[in-house]
Amino acid sequence: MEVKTSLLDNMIGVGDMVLLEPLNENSFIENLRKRFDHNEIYTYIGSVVISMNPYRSLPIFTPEKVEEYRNRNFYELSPHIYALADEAYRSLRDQDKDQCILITGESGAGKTEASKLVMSYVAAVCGKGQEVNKVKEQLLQSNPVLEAFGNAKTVRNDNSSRFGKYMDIEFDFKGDPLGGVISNYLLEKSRVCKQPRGERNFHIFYQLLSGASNDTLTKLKLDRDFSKYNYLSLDSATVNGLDDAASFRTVWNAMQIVGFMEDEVQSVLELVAAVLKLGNIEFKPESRVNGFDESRVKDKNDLKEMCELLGIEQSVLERAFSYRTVEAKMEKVSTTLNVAQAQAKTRHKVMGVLDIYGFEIFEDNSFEQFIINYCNEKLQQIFIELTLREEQEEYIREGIEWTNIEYFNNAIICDLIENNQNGILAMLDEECLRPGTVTDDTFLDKLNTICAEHQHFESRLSKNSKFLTDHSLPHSCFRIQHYAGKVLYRVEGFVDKNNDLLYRDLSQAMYKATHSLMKQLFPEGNPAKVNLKRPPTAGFQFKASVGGLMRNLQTKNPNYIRCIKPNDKKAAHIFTESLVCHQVRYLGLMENVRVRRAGYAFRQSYESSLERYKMLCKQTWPHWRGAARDGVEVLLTDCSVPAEEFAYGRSKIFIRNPRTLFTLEERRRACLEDLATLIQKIYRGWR
Ligand code: AD9
Ligand code: MG
Repeated sequence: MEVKTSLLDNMIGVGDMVLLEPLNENSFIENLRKRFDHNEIYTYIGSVVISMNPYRSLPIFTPEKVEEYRNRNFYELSPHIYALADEAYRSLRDQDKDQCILITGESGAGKTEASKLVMSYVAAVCGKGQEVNKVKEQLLQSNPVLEAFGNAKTVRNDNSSRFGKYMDIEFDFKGDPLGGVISNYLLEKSRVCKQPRGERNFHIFYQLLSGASNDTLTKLKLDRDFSKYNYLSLDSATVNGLDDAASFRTVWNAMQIVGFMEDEVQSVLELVAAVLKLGNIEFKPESRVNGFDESRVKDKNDLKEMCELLGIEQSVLERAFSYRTVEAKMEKVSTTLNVAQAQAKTRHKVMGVLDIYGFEIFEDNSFEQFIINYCNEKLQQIFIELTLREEQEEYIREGIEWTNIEYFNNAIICDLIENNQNGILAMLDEECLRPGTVTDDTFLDKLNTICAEHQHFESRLSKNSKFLTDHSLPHSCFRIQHYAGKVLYRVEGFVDKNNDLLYRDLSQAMYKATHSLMKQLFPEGNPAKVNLKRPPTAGFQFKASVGGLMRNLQTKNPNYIRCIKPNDKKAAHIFTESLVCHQVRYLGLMENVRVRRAGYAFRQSYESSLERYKMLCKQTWPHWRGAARDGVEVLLTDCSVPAEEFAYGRSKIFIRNPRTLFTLEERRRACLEDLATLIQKIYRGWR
């Protein structure tokens, strides 16, 4: 990391936490608060950007700001997400280094907004021209489409992403965008059928009913009235500040810009309508036939309309609803948003933007939290690996002796979860596939026996275990000590959610639809492809896609944005210390600063450091005639900085301790003050 001179001059708190003295949790949080109170929502940890959600629009995302940050060095201006975007884009364009931008933080912390800011910055500074502009539009317009189908109002966020998103943007050798590929992770499918109190279904349902023309609604056999649909929760159907009708027009346009043909948009809306109809179908129990419970559709009108929309014979669907043959559905995890132009032979440069759910610690944590937190462990792993690797590579480049950095390596927790033999996911899969009676409790028993010795696993003593663990834990729970804190998971539902079963009768019925999009969504319903092998479990698929993501990120240069939510009222100007403190902990930010400060905390080119501190030494002031490196050596010796405090690299000076830097800075400031006084005296003398 370079010395950020403007950050040291910054009067509002400290712009870079690496420079914070003394460094502890209190001072860290106080610094965030001070900056937040002055609308400084960005603070660095080295090259990592901490972003506080202002919950109101600040005048710092204007075209003028884009120009201000364009082609400037990270440390020249006050911290901003644009500085990170600029740095990433320039390294991609000029040094041919693929980049990834990793955005983490809890729900409502501002990740999606941050990802959009990065994308719009890059779109603003990269090439122009008709074709390029079209691609940019497509990239930017993918957001409203994804948000309509994947976001919903929750108690935490009025526009909460209910999926993880990774987007690879491809650029040509000039740095002009060619297109993008989007991958989705773990969409919260259950929301379609049921939403917690005070929350809504996915935006698209409300948008369609509010914004579509009468004509469209008639074609879709829909009524504008939300209350007609069981799937649309009523207590929070409208959201302050959200204009569903206007959003519908935005989404409609965006779909066309992204590349949907008009009839494809229509097909998608037919599916949305069919889902609303599906929600209205009610069942009544039927007497036992051949020893099996059966159910029958109560009122057939919605069923009929749904079948008409999808081109399915009513009797086929009705039958499928009433019978169950066990099979499972594979989730598609990757969507291609293809806008690639003529395929040049040269390698494309890639910038990946990851907007993924942050660590979750709720009162009640289930399979979803387990999976999300596993993903965050993997991201922490990659943070450690890549940060240390970058650190190591710079030392090697500069010819500095490698200093070992002490840090907590969470590989051991990743292993507890993902180990192929005895990791928690493997054991869950084993239970899901095992014949015989399988319940969440048999799964927990298994964990108790196998993981009892693991230092990051805790559960109540199981009857098989000879290890004493925590008796205060509830029976149906286990606890993992994640890098970000302890989380208690309730095993109820783990087995079902991991199985993620869709009955074969249903997928076969859907496959029989004449609606071509519907048919494509259920390839496993094709009778010609009956596959008796069980499809992979949800956990297995997630592990595989996270593994793929990690391998992808490994090849890129990482840039981090850590988002923090200042309060849980979705309100501007409120800084709730306990809430911020909690996030600072589980984002591992203190650990982050520690890693950055370990080894050599600062480095700066010989030229810039000589320029900045030359007034501290008679021999270097006002001009040093020799090589900059020698000048710096003369200067540091003259200032009596202890030799163990610095190391001479090929192009940079490395300083171990922030205090050393402060001493130099203080002396510089004093020098400048003396100089100013002197100038004033001379000036007065002249008068
Ligand atoms: V979730 O995990 O998807 O539920 P995010 O993505 O972290 O969450 P999001 O970006 O959606 O949060 O931000 C939540 C809300 O905070 C936005 O809808 C805005 O109203 C508000 N926000 C976030 N960032 C900014 C900002 N830079 N300026 C102004 C902001 N408002
Ligand atoms: Mg989001």
